[in-house]
Amino acid sequence: MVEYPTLKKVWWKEAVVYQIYPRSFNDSNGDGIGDLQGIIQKLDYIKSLGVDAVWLNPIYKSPNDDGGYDISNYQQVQEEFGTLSDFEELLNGLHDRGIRLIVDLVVNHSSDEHPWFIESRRSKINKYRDYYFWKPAVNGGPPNNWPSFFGGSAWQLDETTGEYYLHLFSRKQPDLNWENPVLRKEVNDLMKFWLDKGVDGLRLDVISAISKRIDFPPTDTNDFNETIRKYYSNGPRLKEFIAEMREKVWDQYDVMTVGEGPGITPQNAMEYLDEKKGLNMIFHFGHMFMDQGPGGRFDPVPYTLSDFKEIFKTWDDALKKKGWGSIFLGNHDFPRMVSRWGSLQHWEKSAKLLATLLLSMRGTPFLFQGDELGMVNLELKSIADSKDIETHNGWQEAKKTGVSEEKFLAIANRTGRDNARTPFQWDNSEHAGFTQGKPWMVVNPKYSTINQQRQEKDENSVLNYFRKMIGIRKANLVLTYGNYLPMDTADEKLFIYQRRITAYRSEEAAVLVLLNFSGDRIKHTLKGPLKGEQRLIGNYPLVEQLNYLNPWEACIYKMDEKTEY
Ligand code: ISL
Ligand code: CA
Repeated sequence: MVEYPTLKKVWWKEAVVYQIYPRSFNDSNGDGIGDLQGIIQKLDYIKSLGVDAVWLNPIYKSPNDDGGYDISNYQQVQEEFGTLSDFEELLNGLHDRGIRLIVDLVVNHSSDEHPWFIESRRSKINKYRDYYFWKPAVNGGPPNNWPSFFGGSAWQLDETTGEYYLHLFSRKQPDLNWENPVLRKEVNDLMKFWLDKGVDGLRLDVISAISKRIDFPPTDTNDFNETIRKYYSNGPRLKEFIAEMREKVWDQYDVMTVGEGPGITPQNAMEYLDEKKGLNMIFHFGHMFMDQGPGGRFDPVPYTLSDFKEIFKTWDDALKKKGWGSIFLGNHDFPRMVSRWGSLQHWEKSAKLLATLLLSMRGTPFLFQGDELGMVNLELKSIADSKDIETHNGWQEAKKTGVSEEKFLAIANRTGRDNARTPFQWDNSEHAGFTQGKPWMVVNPKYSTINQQRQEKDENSVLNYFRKMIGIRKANLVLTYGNYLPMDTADEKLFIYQRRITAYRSEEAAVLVLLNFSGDRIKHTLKGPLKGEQRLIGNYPLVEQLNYLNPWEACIYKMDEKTEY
């Protein structure tokens, strides 16, 4: 067994991170919007999960055009969420419980209501003009054919100066110009503002796009994800910009950094992860985009479990010698994991299977709020109920091509971001116990059966399985540091792998993870697990000899590390 000397032990590799979408977690004052005091009320619940860190989606001042990813003041808290002192109280409350806090840094773009942009659009000679990308019209139209993430052109004409500005996301999210050193200095300062308060980590939103092709060549492909890879992300100065933040800011603090962004591939991931000059880890989107056709999210295409397994292998290969990855099966940008990768017919078993997968892979696991209950997708009855700009704009685009609302809804209900953003289901009282008022978005009607209170009482609940699985990950370091060894299976619906460490800092260990991604009972061809090998966890009762896997069965066995299956 090869050992990789780069597998240095650090907290953020061993951590399990819990992601909180504040608007939908818990409302403390009855205005229907989740808030910081609401999170504070639930600190003991968060602690009870056994997680080590919380990642908080943006809480800054924002006109909320894109769920707070459009920031108009980076040093203030969104009024609906509370105040800076609530933030400090939350931070202290987490720290008191031994939990770290990761905040979301959104600096590829700001809001158009940020003072920088308000100034920038005033005149061509304004001192903030170069904080953004401005271009004159070409042949009476936008400077090039770049499409935005949220539909339509990525350029918006601004009447005041008659020039276009770039916005890869919504019109209210103008892209910041990182070529400008003054802007980079501003970003460093706002990072310090939060780090000085004692936050422990930064999740860097669309960091892949801070250096883009500023010669702005037209895209030559209709495939949106390819356009991202070729023109929007991985630009020529990306490494330099990251290295500069690291040297000037991150290295001055004890901070963990995780980069987010479409366009990060197994081939270029190491560009982001240099041990001395890079980020600590990245999110990879391979499995998240595998069902997207050329038109992106609302253009789904079929995929197989083999494709899914292949992506995990490719990514593990890319990062096993150097660098570090993260594992997630859902977040605020994607449908619910159990609706997407599991089975509603086998809801409980498949939710537990996904918990087993999420917490037994190599890479830091990120658990999205509500997934620990097996929360499922929402069925929107009309586009008007959607709270997501992506869905609304996607519908406007689709309508132009003659698609009916019914057909578009059927897709959005499967792939859209609203699915993940419904209020947390605390109990079976009105509005799922999320608020005393009128919730900002529809509560998933499934709350009467899927809720925290009910699962708390049931020792076999999805929630308690998550807790157990988190405990197992913490107790068996092989699940963090061990090599990932996928095994060939006769049936493609089985996903079986080992995690192994040999003679690594005096730890030797191996585990075998068996997952059946189907509603069929399937015989497997392994000679193990062997009699006497200890089962660490499973979502079915233990049987003496495991020759087959039940529908959506998941289990982990501790192996004798000498055994080769
Ligand atoms: O969801 C995606 C694909 O349809 C991603 O490409 C996603 O848009 C991308 O990863 C960036 O997401 C982040 O920045 C966006 C924001 O809307 C997302 O919520 C955020 O996670 C713009 O700030
Ligand atoms: Ca509130």
